[in-house]
Amino acid sequence: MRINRKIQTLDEFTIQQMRDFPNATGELSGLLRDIGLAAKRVHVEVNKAGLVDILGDAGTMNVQGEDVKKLDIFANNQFMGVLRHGISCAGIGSEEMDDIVVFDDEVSNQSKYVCLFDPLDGSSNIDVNVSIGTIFSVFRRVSELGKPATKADFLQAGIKQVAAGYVIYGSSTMLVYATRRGANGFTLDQSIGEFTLSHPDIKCPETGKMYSVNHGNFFQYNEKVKKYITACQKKTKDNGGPYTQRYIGSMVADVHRNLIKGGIFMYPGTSDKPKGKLRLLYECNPFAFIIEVAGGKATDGNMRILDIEPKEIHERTPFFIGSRLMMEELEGTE
Ligand code: P6P
Repeated sequence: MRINRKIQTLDEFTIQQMRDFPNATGELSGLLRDIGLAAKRVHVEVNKAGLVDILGDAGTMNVQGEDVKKLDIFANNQFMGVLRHGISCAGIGSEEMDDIVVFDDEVSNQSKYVCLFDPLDGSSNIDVNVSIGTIFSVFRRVSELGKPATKADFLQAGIKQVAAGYVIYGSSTMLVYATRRGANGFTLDQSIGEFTLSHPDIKCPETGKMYSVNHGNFFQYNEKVKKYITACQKKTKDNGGPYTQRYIGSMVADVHRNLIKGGIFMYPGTSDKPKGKLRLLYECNPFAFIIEVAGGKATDGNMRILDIEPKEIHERTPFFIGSRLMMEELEGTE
């Protein structure tokens, strides 16, 4: 029996998905509900960041060598806390932690999944009230159940993800996640404190008119990227344009907009940083999984992001993601 109520909460949706698979154990559904709970707690703090002394640096540096804002730590602890005390996750990797955290208790060691997080991406925007986000990636363990999770559980190619998603803390707070069955968006209804299905079966438009890139690095990009950006600037109504350049400086916001409206987001390598800035495991892989489920594409400029075999938790990759036809025009740029 399917729920035909107009408003379907995240919990109801994940339970419905489980009912459609009678032999499902419910662990993945439970994990997604745990993430939803942590996201609601982070939402509360993000939405009052300007009101209490939670702004500003926590005085520590994360593994990226960046000043860590207090909200980063809060968000990291929220997601780690719900997953450690749930029944579905054996350990996590996070932008905010040097190495993986293996929960290594009797229940967690029986759990089928591990998660990777960027708990608060774009946190440099907190102080200026720009949308920020959480990004997550879920893998089925490759290590033996009953024993602690291992590094190999986390260093899997992105194509092996069983689910991936993000939370955007913006004009509204929205959780989007994808499994192989589809990508769905849930907007937080604060009157009932629940994420409710607002964007069922998201499909990325096969083309668009927006391109997102940091023009400040233009002369550090390779010739192919510079040619493509220049081509975007030259689009007219006669060849699919004119294009608009939109770059928020918060990847979750930029990629979310392009997912819904069509467009392309680029964080290329530069002469200073050939691998670019973005992290493969907990920034690029999740979005690449979501965009492919929604009909778009994601590459590192040469190969499919989801085919990259990771070597270490915090490795970086150049990142190009968006509408299929725009990505194919980029790929075809000589
Ligand atoms: P730049 C935020 O710090 C972030 O990791 C992404 O969310 C964002 O797209 C990118 O960095 C912006 O980086 O170098 O263009 O300011």
